[in-house]
Amino acid sequence: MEKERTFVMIKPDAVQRGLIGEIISRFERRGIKIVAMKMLKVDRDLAEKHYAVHRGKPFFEPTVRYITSSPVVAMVLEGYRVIEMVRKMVGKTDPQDAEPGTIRGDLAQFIGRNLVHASDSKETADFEINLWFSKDELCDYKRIDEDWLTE
Ligand code: FUP
Repeated sequence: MEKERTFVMIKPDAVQRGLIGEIISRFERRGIKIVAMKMLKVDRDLAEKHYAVHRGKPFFEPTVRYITSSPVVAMVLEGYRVIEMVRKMVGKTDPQDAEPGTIRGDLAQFIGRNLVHASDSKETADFEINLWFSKDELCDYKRIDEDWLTE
């Protein structure tokens, strides 16, 4: 089994609503390892690069304004098949369609305030990790529960 890394951003509404701990603890309790984490105020340049695939769409500007409006928490998570696992835990993009039990399905209501971002593929994860973090911000370490999470 090959380990993967994925990029997750706790968006401004989650920070403002006091949900940083709630969201991080869901990943931690699942046994997913945090290998990088920082709080930052996103500038327009970073926001536009992050959402570059959506440039020209009607929601591009509002989405850029949303994620530059207040600090976010950015992190890199590591684990087996972690990209798909985290996407499932986050839930569908529109919280109205997100299943109960997911972060968006439990805690959010509107697509433009959907609390969290997670990479949707290996290629996107590599691009986003590289965009948001430098190599020396990524920590290689072993968690004490790792041997108990796999067969
Ligand atoms: P996701 O991969 O779930 O983050 O979703 P997308 O990359 O499709 O969209 C990025 C962000 O744009 C969403 F989190 C919210 C916003 N968005 C809208 O506001 N309206 C849309 O129709 C689609 C996306």
